[in-house]
Amino acid sequence: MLYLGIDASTQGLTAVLIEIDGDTRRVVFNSSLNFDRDLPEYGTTGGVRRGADDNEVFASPVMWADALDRMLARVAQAAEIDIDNIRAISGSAQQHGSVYLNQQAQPTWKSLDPIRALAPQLTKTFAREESPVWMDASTTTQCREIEDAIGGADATAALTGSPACERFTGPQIRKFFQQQPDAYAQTTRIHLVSSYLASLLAGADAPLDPGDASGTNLMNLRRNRWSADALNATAPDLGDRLPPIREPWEIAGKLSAYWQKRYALPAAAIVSWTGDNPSSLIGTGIIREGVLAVSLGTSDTAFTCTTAPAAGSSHVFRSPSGDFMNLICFRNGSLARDWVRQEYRLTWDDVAAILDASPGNHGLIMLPWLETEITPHIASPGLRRFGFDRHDRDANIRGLIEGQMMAIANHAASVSRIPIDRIIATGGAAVNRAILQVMSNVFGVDVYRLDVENSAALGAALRAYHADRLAAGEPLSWQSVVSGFTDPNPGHRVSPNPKYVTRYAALRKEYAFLERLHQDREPIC
Ligand code: XUL
Repeated sequence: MLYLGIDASTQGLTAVLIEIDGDTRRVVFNSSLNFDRDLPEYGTTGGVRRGADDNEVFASPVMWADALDRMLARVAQAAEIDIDNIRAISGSAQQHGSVYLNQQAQPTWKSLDPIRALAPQLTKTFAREESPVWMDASTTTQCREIEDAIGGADATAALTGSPACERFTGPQIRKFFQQQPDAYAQTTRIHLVSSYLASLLAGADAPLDPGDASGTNLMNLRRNRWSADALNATAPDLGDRLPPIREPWEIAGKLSAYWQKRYALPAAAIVSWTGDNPSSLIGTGIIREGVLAVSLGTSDTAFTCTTAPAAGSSHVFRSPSGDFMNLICFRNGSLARDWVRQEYRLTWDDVAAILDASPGNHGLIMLPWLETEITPHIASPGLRRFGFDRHDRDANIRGLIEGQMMAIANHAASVSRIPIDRIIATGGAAVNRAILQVMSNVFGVDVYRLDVENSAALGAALRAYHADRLAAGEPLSWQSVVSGFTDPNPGHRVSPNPKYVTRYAALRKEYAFLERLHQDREPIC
């Protein structure tokens, strides 16, 4: 049997198809589209567009639909796949982004013409043309208003899993309601990117899963339901505009007639989509405490799975297994790494050689905030160098990447209730062994890389498998779902060098001191 997982990330869309038959458990198809390169007509840079104010960051929901259409064409045309065997499809998407639909959306989804491409048929279905995405940092005012109405940052975090955060959906909705009340009135449904794409596949309104709903500042984390207090603090009649929250293994429907006719695909089950981070938890096989996943992508994230929320975590989400996911997010991830590489006209091999040459950067530290930062909260962007300047190429390369790893290590203590005994590294930059060596030395534990690069898409395929077996009356443990796909490859293990672990232990303290000195007096989001 075949299970399809799709991940709509900030910079592109990936599909992973897995085959599970007896002892056979393998990835049979893996393909990615890049928005800037493959869909240039949408004019994105890094998959997004900037608003008038640099803190406003958007993408077009039509572009995501277009990418989905093109990817299903690739799946249907892949010679190596017997598409009739696809039993279920699930997916994940960048978290927090929101799609504003009008009353034409649902009737349009039901009556799409299979001869025609998807994107042009959707243009009249939106109450707002642009979707704000997680990189948008323009809603500080709305965050404070929401927190004041709920009873403060701590009360908001206790209720929804996070303090009010600029990129979260609730503050974004409040800003839209305040600035464009007429368009808000025309909005009949607000989907997250995940539930929007699931709806397009099912041809009907799909529910939200608790994992992605916990990235909205609107869900009661303990009850997995919309919180009336949070809804009231955000915008009027918001409850009517949001999809229901259902179990993560909910079957939202069947692949609609549009896709069946357009690409001769079977009537596969559409399993609820989730956020990319919750999906990665399954795709990295993290179903026990003590393991830390570090995803090195557009954003860097570090996360754990626990049976109760970790007390110090700045974000607690629901995990697709029904447990809790504790997460910290760093906005300055791959874009900052790539910027510094290009600034000095280097290849990734050059970067690796510079990192290997002098771990610890001779004690020189950089606070790597090329853009505004989420952890810690930094509103004014700019690299902060201590003891060197921008002309020292090697110190800049090491300073930025070592700084990122020290920040992740220092803040990771907040997401785990027990000491971390191993790290699973994932995301595009995890293929760079020198970066993983820095990570291992900074943390002082083994770092494993998985064979599959896109853990969110793999997690989606595995969740499709889990939900399909459950619906067939043959429930599986999560261990047996992930087994064979997420076992760490010993050939990809990177171990710490004790000499450098001691060096970084001292540097990490200094880094934490400098960070405290330079961070904003705002809550950490
Ligand atoms: C997590 C976050 C990012 C996006 C990236 O809170 O904002 O990791 O999910 O896709």
